[in-house]
Amino acid sequence: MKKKIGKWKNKFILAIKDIKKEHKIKKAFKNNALFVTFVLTCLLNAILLRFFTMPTLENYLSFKPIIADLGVIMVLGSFAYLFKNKNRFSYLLVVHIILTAICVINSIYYTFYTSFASASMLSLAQFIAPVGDAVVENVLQLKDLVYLLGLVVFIFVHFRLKKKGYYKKIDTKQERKKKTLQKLIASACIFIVFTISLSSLEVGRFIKQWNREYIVMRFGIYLYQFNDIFVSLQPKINSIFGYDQARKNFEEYFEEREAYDGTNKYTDIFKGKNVIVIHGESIQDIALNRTFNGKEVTPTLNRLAKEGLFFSNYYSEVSVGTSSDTELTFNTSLMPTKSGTAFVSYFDRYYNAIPKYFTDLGYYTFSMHANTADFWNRRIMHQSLGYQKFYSKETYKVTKENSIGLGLSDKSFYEQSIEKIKKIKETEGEPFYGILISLTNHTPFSDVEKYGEFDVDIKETITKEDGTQEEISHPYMEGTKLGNYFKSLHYADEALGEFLDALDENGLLENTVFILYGDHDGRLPKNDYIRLNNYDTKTDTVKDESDPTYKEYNSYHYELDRKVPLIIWTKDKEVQGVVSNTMGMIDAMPTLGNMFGFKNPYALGHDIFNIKDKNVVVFPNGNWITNKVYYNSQKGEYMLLKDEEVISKDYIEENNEYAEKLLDVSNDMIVFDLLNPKKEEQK
Ligand code: GP9
Ligand code: MN
Repeated sequence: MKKKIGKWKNKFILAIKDIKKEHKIKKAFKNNALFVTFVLTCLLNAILLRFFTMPTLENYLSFKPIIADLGVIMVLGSFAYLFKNKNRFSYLLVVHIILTAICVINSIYYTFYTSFASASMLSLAQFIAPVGDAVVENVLQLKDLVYLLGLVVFIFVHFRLKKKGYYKKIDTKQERKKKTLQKLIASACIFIVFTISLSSLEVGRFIKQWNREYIVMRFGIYLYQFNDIFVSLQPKINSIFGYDQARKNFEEYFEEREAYDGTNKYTDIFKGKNVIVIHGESIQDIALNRTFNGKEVTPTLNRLAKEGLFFSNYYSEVSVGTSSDTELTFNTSLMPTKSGTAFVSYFDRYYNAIPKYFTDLGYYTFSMHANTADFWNRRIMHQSLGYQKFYSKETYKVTKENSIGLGLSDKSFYEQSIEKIKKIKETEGEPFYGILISLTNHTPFSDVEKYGEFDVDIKETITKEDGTQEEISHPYMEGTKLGNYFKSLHYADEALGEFLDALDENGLLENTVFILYGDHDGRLPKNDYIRLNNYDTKTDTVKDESDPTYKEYNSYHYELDRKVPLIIWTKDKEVQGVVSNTMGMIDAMPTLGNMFGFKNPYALGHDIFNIKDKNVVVFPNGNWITNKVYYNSQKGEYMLLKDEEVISKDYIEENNEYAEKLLDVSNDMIVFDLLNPKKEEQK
């Protein structure tokens, strides 16, 4: 009995404690009513913005952006406690107006661009002007104004509190400091939880800041916007100091360098012809002429390479900007920037770019890509490069059924693009220059069931004891990322084949030069390459390094396998052959310029038919490759590419110096806008 009474007593004490606790929380809320209203209304606005703009299940279930938004609001709100009680409202009101404005602006912006606003766009009045009228017409949509409701509630609560004498209480300086600190500590705890929840991919994307929907979905709208302001200011800060030195170095570089100018048998051969370029997502050279069970991975590419001009040692030179870096280097013969990416941070610089030269030659120039236009900031950057029109996702019919991986499938993309090209021919006439940026063959290559049938195993027919035959399968590359890559590329190749057929049927291959490059490697694991080279069918495993037939595969082999194809092809086989001199994406512009009749005097690459075996291909990390050697600048080591060659110390040092100077001058040309004719005039 005593025990029972004791139990009841304990329960009673706990209940009283709970009530007291509840009372404390209530009191805390009451004492901080204005702050709490501020936090809740701003948080609700952020949640509403995400829900109105990206109504996906993933977004609904995601807590990360809520925590992030809460953290930002709390930090900003905390500083209100530094002010005297009566002045707190004014401070919070200003912050509230700013946060509400962020939501309203982004809501309007999203309607137009299916993306979020960036401070860097403020300097883009010339590009935004054409849609200005439409923005004004749209401004009164109800969903854009719903965020003002939070502000109204906040002001209403303020007046209620004022009436009740909330602001009469006077805090000492000490108390104000203590309260600020308490709120900041609470905010810090929120940020710690948030930071722990982040993956390295999310952090990486946050630093690059270009994949705006992705960032808002994970980091919330407020953190996105403040990071955006910081990232947008960075290029401005970078270009404040050192302009004179940069120009001096730039002028010296072009005075001193060996230009390898002159004509060759390809000069002007394609003058006046239409051009269709394929930016082949993640197409790697290793897939070409590779077969599984007698079936080619890339029959279309193999045919084009055989019938056209095939550059067999062609390297992409990308940095963190991957696809966009290749677009930059291909179009301008400049290297990716040392920090940030040119497409995102330096879109407002002046570029001597391929589409501009074609425009000057009387071509109609266009680009086509079925992803959102803001991906890699293409909407803006394609204008900077001089494309007269960019056909982005908005101009394609994209459904769940016709999508694979990142978005619209290549087959559907090409089918829809043909119609656009036909119209271009009709309305704009010839010649035209157009680039189509493919999408399906993009990492992680996991939409396997949509790629169609292509086995990457090894099939073997064995004769059983009873004399009958049976086909058995060794898994080989099945289930590996590289295996899935081959399946995906097989699909992309098939799509390309269908595209070529359709171009032909519509007479679009007449008088047209077809160019294809792989934009970069597929970022595939080294172990998969080892398996590709060292698979043992007897054991169905990867051979041991001690096996005498084991084929060495080190980091140099890996780098060499990142090679991509470049093919120039015409229906009537005007150019044919294999060009094996080492060449980089940076050499495309001068090589093509020579064929089509234009020349960029500030190209950093060379016409491969002039420089031939003297070419040095530099990578953004300082590594470089020639016909003779692959040099790793981080390790200060190299691998010989020809058995019999002996390399002198001078050769390495000269090329190291060349690589360093090239990267410096390229970076300066972009950061300091050295090609801008207006800057020259200002001098
Ligand atoms: C996106 C596509 C892929 O639109 O071009 O970009 P990547 O991830 O290869 O840089
Ligand atoms: Mn790419």
